[in-house]
Amino acid sequence: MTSGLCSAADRIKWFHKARFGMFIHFGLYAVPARGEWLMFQERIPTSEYAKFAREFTMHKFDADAWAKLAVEAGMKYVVLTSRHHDGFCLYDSKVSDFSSVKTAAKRDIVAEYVKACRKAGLKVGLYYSLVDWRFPGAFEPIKYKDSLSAMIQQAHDQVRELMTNYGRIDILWYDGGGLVWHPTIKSIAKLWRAKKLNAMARKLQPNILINDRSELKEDYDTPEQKIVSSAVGRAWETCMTMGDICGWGYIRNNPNYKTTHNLLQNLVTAAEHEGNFLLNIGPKPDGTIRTKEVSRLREIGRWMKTNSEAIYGSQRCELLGGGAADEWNVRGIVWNSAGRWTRKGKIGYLHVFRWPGREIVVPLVKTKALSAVVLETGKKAKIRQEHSGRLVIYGLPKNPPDPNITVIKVRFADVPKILKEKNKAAWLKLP
Ligand code: FHN
Repeated sequence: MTSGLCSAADRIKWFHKARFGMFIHFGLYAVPARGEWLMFQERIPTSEYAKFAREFTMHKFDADAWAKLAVEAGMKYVVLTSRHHDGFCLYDSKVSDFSSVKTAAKRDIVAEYVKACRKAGLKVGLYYSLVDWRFPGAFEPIKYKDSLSAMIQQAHDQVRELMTNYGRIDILWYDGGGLVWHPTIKSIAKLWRAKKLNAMARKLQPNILINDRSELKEDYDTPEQKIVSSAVGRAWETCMTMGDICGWGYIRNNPNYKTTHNLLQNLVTAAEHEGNFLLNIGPKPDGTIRTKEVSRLREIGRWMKTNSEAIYGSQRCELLGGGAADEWNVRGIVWNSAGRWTRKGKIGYLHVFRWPGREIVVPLVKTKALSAVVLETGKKAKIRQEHSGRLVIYGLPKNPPDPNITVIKVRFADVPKILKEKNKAAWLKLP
């Protein structure tokens, strides 16, 4: 679909180059610090929940610090919750007084966030929850028809505000539309009048990317907390929390945080399948970011400083462990437990998750390898290729050069291809 200035293919180009973004779940739920679903999970009445806004001063909020941290981590775009399911707006909405502008903070967070991201050279995304739990129609859409209609109208009005009042917006990240449920509702997209809503958004923002959560396909898919590749040619982005899946907003005590190694493996695995990784943080009610999120982002940033060429603009690689849908990968038969491949043209990047030692063997390589270098150290490695298609990369250090993932950049004579095995037992070399 073309819209205004450029085609869908042109609009999505920067997204494929970016590969890595920051998700920010910041909202009133940070005050009680039990996750963004607590209003529903604890069945807190609207008037009681609204009282949290009296202490939501976010007095240490510094949008430039958030943007700086995203850049430091190697992220190229940010998506901020402009309003989550609880209905509290982080911007100056003319159709709702339940906002950060009209309560204790008296600040338009979205305005400050957009300005800081632009200044830092980041693309700007806005998350918008279609559902608003303050409307009874969200839970009983048939019993409270008028409330349901008012909530849908609010969504149209507020998306118009967000697309009109904050300059260029690069991503509209819908959520929550499917939380309105009733057996008589056959189409979520029709319920929200999504076609009309998205046409309006695109008219106001001709270059915008819209995700698939208004239940129309639009520009890209959004698997959540797991890495599930879309078909070749379809853009997709996995969003994921650093902690376990209990919450995206600030949770005071969550012992279960993924390690930097795990987070990097997820980033690499998404990039291996030409997908993006949207890594979430949940800032504290004062607007600062907790140490264990900052430390992980900085460690990722250190890794990206050396290895980002293997991530930004990554392409699928046909070699085993490289995201191409070759028979073995499709059958889920893990190649070598060493790692995964990304590619850029004729260059392959072998991401070694479990360093095997002085040599690494890659089976079934058809294309001639010309050279190999360890990105972390810049040191060349030796290579030899056997007729069976085994590529042996050797002369490597015994211990992994990078404490997380070591990347070996392999130049090939052509786009690296896998050796198709006519007789799958031939390598046994039986008499
Ligand atoms: O219910 C939300 C949840 O709070 C969070 O915002 C995630 C992020 O993608 N989306 C919904 C759950 O799928």
